[in-house]
Formats: sequence, structure tokens, C-alpha cells
Amino acid sequence: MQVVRLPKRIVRLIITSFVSSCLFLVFLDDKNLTTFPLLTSSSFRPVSYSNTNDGSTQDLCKSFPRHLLQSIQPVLKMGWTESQKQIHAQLETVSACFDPNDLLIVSDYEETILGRVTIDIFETLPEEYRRRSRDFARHNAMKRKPLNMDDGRAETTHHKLGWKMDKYKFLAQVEYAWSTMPGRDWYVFYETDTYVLWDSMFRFLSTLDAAEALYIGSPSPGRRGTWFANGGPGFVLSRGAMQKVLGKDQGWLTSRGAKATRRDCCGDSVLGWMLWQARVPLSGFYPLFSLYAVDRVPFTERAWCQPVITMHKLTPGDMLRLWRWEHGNRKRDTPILFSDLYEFTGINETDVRYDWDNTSYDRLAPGRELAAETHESCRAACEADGKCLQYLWRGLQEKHCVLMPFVSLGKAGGQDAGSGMYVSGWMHSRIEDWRAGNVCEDAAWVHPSIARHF
Ligand SMILES: *[C@@H]1O[C@H](CO)[C@@H](O)[C@H](O)[C@H]1NC(C)=O
Ligand SMILES: CC(=O)N[C@H]1CO[C@H](CO)[C@@H](O)[C@@H]1O
Repeated sequence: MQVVRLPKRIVRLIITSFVSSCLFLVFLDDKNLTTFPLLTSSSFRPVSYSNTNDGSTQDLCKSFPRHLLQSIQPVLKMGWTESQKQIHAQLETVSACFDPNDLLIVSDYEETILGRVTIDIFETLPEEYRRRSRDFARHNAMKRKPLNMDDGRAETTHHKLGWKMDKYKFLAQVEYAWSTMPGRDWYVFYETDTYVLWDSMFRFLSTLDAAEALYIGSPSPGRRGTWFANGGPGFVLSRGAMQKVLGKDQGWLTSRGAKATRRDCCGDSVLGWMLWQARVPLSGFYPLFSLYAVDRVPFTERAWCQPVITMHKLTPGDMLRLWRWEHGNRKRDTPILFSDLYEFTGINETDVRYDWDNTSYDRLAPGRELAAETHESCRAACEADGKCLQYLWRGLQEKHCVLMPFVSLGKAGGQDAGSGMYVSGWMHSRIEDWRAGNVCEDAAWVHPSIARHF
């Protein structure tokens, strides 16, 4: 057999071009991960208050830049079976400063809550959704019953059905927003347990071009290798995106997406899939749109100087506290950053918390696990490991110790609350050293990327 021998020079050329194209790819990827400073300015007047404990909600709302709502349309999605407490917390914080006409509330039931009218978005769906659908039949039956709001909402079968029906709201709410409030620059979709820092959102949107077809949010893996914006932290569609998808046919999403919705578990992934097919792929902005609640944010370099725009799964209590805190902590030239949020958490107040579970997770910083008889020996192991900032010890039969190179708050209890199962602790002098070396001069804005996710 004859072996073809290439001249050395050509081999070298092939190798160098291969290596440089690899480097180029790495560089491209790297660009997605690098941050850049950007001067933005708050539209709130006053930007912040020195005392936010006494003022009423209306007082604090006086600072809200309502004129921006001529170009930015908020759309809140809720469900009739959701917890009253959660809905009220949302309407008294994130959505508190909107006039009833500023905010669209889409639900599966028409009602008035705290003076705000919700619409039954299912009424807008084409007939084929209801045809032969057991879900819709059961849902209609539920709606016909006399409703006892307090109990009805908490009832499990209702709750389950409500959750199951949630997926049918996504495509419909996008069409509804565009047809009732057409031509806005931005449509911001969020849920009752989403916390939106409007100051950060307004700054962020002011840096983008609404004429471009933009679909913005926190990336989650979807169908056939595509990515969609997770519904929890909320997502944004630009005028350009709306025009591209609905410009010619206002009902394109719901009419073409019926089958996909029936098959899929979740409405956010169906929406992402439909948008992808309409050539509006996701612009991923993690961690700015964060999947984590205050107690779960893993504070690491990738979530430190970055602005916080939205968070997900906030408890009603955290929403109320955070909203007041936010009004006392806005700055004119920088949005609220994760490093600011760290101060809100109060992690620094205690060295050890008993019966306390970290429940946190950072994909890129998994931590080191080892056996430890006592939580004191777990702490000693953390002390001995220069990278360890926080530890979690699980007692009882497990005697397991996790050393973590990041910080997060966690919360009381966990599955075995009261059993003495969990002990969490922090290395505050090390954390303070880390903070001193990572002071945020500017907000670290990021380019869109789906490589950067949860
Ligand atoms: C924790 O941080 C807050 C906010 O920066 C500060 O006011 C407080 O004094 C700190 N507490 C301790 C124990 O260092
Ligand atoms: C209950 C729980 O989620 N605990 C987690 C605490 O953090 C460590 C490190 O990330 C995880 O391994 C645990 O599962």
C-alpha cells in the first residue's frame, strides 16, 4: 500500500491553521464570558431613600419612573390556584407601582385582586385547544363551582390542575400582550414568585435596540439542542421579535403551537421552541436573569459584580423585605449588583447555623466531600482547606461534610428539620479577604451567551 506523504510545510500549515481556528473558537467563547463596563443611570427619583421602614408603599412608589411604561409593557402571569400570600406579596412589591392600566395580568380566571383585574387567558385560545381536552373540561368544571378563595386555592387537586394548565398560558399571553398593547419597545413577562429589580431592568433595556428581534432570559436546555428562557426568572421580547413572529399573523403562535403545547410539560419551553422556529433564538443573560432565590444564589466570581435584574422563587417574606431594602440601596450610576445582594443576605452575621441547610448549588464549583464524625471536625477540614469558604455537615447516620469554594445563605430546616441533621458554617475572615480583593468598581455587564447558564 502506498502512503501519501504530504510535504512537511503543508502539514505544518494544516496544523497551525487547525490550532489557530481552535484558538479562535476559544476566543469567541471567551468573549461570551467576558464582562464590560457600561455607564447606566437610574431613572428613579429620588434614586433611594434613607429610611425605608416607615414609608408606605405609595410613598416609595413616588420614585418609580412611570413614564418608561409608555415603551415597556409588564405582563404578570398568575394562576387562580396559587397561594394568596404569594400573589399579594407580588402585587405589593414588584408590581406595586404600576397603575391598574399599566400592568397586564394574565390568569386562568377572571377576578379582581387588590383592585387589579386579571383576565382569563384561556378565553383567547383557539377552539382546537378545548376540543377533546380532559384538562380543559376539568378546568371548566372547577371554574363553575362556587369558589371559596381561601380554601379553594390551597386545595391540592385544584393546585395540581392549575399547575398542569399553566403551560397553555405562554403562547397566548405573548399574543395577548402584542394585540392589546401593540408597538411597545419591550414586553417583560414574569410570574408571581419572580422578583424584578425594575431599576436594573430599565438600565439593561436602555442599552439594547428594540428594533432587533430579541428574546432575552435565563437559558434552559430545550428541544433538539435549542435553548429557551426559563419562565421563572421572567423573560423579555422586543418589538422587533414581536413583529417578526406576529407581524403577519397575530395568531401564529397559538395556532401553530397547539400540538407542541399538548405534548410538552412546560409552556416556557414550547415558547422557546416556537420562537426558535420563527428565527428568534434566545439571547441568554445568566446570571442577570437568575434562577435562584436570595437564599440559593451561589456567590462566586460569575455572580458578584454582575447586575441583578431578576430572581426566581422568592418567598412572600423575602419579597417584602427585599423591596424595602431595594428602595434604600439604589445608586445613581450603578445598578444593584450581586455583591450588594450579599449584604442583604446577612450571611456575615453568624459563623455557624444549626439545623440549617445550604440547599445551594453551583455547577462550576461543586465542592469537596468527605466523611466527618462531628460538625466541628467538618469545620476544621474547611479551615485546613485554603479554598473552603463554607461547609455543610450532615449528621445522624450520614456524617458527611461538604466543603464549598463559594458562599450562599441557605435556609432553616431542610427535609429533616429539627433533627439536628444539618449544620452550616462560614469562614468569615476568608470571605472578607475575598471580598476585599473583589471590590466592584463598575457593574460587569455581559454579552448574551447560552454557554453561561445556571
Ligand atoms: C454584616 O454586613 C452588614 C452590611 O454590610 C453590616 O452592616 C454589618 O455590620 C455586618 N455584620 C457583621 C457582624 O460584620
Ligand atoms: C440539601 C442540599 O441540596 N444540599 C447541598 C448543599 O450544597 C452541597 C454543595 O453544593 C450539595 O452537595 C448538597 O447537595
